[in-house]
Amino acid sequence: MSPDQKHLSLPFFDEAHRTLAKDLAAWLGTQEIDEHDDRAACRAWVKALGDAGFLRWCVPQAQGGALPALDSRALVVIRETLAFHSPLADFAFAMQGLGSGAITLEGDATQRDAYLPAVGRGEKIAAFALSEPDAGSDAGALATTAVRDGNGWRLNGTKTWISNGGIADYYCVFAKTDPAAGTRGMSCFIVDANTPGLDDSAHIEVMAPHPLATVVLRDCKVAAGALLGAENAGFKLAMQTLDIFRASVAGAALGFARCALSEAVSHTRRRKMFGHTLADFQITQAKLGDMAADIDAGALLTYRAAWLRDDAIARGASTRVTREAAMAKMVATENAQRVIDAALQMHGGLGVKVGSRVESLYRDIRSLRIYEGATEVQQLIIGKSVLAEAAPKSTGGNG
Ligand code: COS
Repeated sequence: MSPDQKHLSLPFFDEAHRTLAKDLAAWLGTQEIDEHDDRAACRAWVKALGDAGFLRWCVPQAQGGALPALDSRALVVIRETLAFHSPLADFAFAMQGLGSGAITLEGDATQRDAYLPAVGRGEKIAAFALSEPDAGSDAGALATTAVRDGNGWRLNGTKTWISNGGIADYYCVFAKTDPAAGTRGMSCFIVDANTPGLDDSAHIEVMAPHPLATVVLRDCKVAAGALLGAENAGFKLAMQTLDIFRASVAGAALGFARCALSEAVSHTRRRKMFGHTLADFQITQAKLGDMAADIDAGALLTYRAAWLRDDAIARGASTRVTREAAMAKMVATENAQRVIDAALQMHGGLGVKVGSRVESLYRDIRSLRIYEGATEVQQLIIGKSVLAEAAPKSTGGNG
């Protein structure tokens, strides 16, 4: 089954995006990757996506990428198409981007050349290590430390919920370098997975299986060249990286939701009930109408966020699209959950049967409302931005 790509005729997209989506959908139709073992499947998807050239969209042209800068609309289009076909393929692609994004943004020439070409060819698996047992939504509260040690640094702490944990070749680790300075005292380090003291063996099992682990750093020594970007500027780097990829999470949610709607349409047209098909009932038509509108609402916010960033790059303007990316992620993931739930309900008992497409989509969508900033974090980001933009609060009485 291939996704309907009519939405790509919207003015947010160029011909290059339409061709990319068409080529990717056609290529996916030729892929047969056994997904029973999620870690083996992700390695296989990274290799396949790398060999086919699709990971080039995760890295800049100077390091073998497709374009001079990351193109947000391409990331959205790719994730939407992959997610429609296979959530694990989407995951494999997304994590190559998120795990290398900080290097693309702030890496020096040596760091970029050492990691990005290999990420873009699918030869190195990337990971982004921000979250900790006591620092999830409050990313500034992390407790991992990095202290100077000779010419390099020594890292200690525990990272958790780390996607690609256990299969990654390296981790972009965020750690406190000035613990008293809050968000202004965090730095980012590139830590190779084989660094002595790094233990990424604690796999975490989740309802939609994918490579995920707790990563423990015990006196992990890295060279001075592992520091990514400026010392104590790690929080902003983490936020800037998330700003790029949050819109792409929304893209993945759209892929899942479009798949669920397509399953719902096929099922309700087939399913006989009370002498009609399920699709003949107005109650079904109304629900399908809600689902389609929910998808379009999420899609328009997602494409806007991606277009705004790409347009800002083209004009050399500020690329900060924090508010729009937060809106896209919040609305697209929440709406996708509703669409998938409605599709499952229309399938009746078949919807909860293990192995049915809507059953797996129901599990696949859930974590998207949590990772890369839970819905509540997105609400907070948007709300703060609304208040910051509004006129100063009046201090007067009734006039
Ligand atoms: N781009 C650039 N700078 C940013 C930024 C962004 N998107 N967001 C925040 N900053 C800057 C702020 O401007 C501020 O700078 P100054 O110190 O110069 O004033 C600094 O970072 C701190 O910002 P803020 O006060 O808003 O930070 P908070 O501690 O209140 O945290 C939230 C803000 C909750 C939004 C942040 O912690 C967050 O996004 N949490 C979710 C983390 C997440 O997504 N985790 C999942 C990990 S990946 S699975």
